Amino acid sequence: MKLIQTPQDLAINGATPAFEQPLHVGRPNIGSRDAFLKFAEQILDRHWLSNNGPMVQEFEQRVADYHDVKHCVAMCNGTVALEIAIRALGLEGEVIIPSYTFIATAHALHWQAITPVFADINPATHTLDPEAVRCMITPRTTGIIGVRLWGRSVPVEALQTIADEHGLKLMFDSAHAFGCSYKGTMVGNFGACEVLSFHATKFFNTFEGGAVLTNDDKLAETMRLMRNFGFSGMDNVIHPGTNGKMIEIAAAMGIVNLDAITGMVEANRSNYLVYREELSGLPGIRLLSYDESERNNYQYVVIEISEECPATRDQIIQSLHAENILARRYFWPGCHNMKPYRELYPHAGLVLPNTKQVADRVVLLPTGTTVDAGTIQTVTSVIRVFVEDKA
Ligand code: T4K
Repeated sequence: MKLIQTPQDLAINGATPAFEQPLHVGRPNIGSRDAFLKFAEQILDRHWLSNNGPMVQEFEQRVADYHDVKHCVAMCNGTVALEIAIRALGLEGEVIIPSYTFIATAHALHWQAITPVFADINPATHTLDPEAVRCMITPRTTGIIGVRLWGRSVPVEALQTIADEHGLKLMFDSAHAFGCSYKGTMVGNFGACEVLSFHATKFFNTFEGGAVLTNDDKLAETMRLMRNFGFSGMDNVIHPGTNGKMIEIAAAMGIVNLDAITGMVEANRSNYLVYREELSGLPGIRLLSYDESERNNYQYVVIEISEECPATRDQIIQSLHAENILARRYFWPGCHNMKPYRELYPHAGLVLPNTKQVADRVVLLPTGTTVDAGTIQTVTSVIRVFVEDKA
């Protein structure tokens, strides 16, 4: 990879991009290759590839211990984990979620004939605004799903109060929040349950994978049945179910990555600090900060481009793409503007002004263990040169 360090070298209007290979957001963090290959050999030698094998059992125990929670029910991906959690909690009718989230949060409901009702977010944190949630409750509402977007905290207490007042179930989509804490307590210990994603692009991956964390024994037991077709013993199906099982090779990747997790957090934090330093002082560009008093995985470097910036959000993305830096504008334009939901609720946008503002401003920049300080300096130079040129 050719690293060009000075703004003069940047070819914003020229033909040679700053990077020869695309620089991606969402490059997987991968632990020891040797350890993974050793586990792969063991799995093949054992001839035990799936169906609650020893790797999955060890993985579940280690993830539960890491989050200081009673149960980790591992699944094949985060979306199926959401679907199973939603079904195990008995949600139906309408469930309130933010529109500013990955589409899977909405799909996991809609797929089960439950209506996702979109509530607005707090523009400072990008997570559900409790007062907006209150406004969306109807007699058909049965639950609230808070999304810990970018691993950030959600107003847990306020949401729990609303849920208790109205007899609603509260759960969290914590797909981004592996290893994060809220007021010193690890993710997984809030609401009825919390769902993690271990997709390749997440801070912590098992190639594909997900899990539900909960302290509720009965709920965990139901979800274990549901992820394995409802089987209790060899010939006995006692519950409706699906195939949500994690496979052994995925759990092996998870164990290897758990062993490397401290270094992954350190790499992400150090990248975040370089971005913070390099982007400071640029007009109209705000880096979403991490609360350093909590445990964070620092996986998402999120900037917001406001009207005070001489360049627009999309112009900045274009300038980065021209340099082979594939920055992303997640989760634009909000779930309510995606085809399946736009047609169902054409007026949803009227009550989602903060969602629109945030979705129109956000850019995600590359980070992770494959990115170093020099690379970040090049990325931020592209932004700085472009913005200063527009001023
Ligand atoms: N809830 C929330 C809040 C979520 O964000 C997600 C998933 C879920 C629920 C559902 O969990 P899962 O069912 O996925 O476990 C990605 C992921 O597919 C998705 O897991 C994730 N959220 C979402 C935020 O991002 P895309 O559409 O961005 O994927 P794609 O293919 O464009 O890849 C993103 C970037 O990562 C690209 O620049 C390429 C790079 N990449 C990707 C892969 C797969 C790599 O460098 N290596 C890879 O192996 O959805």
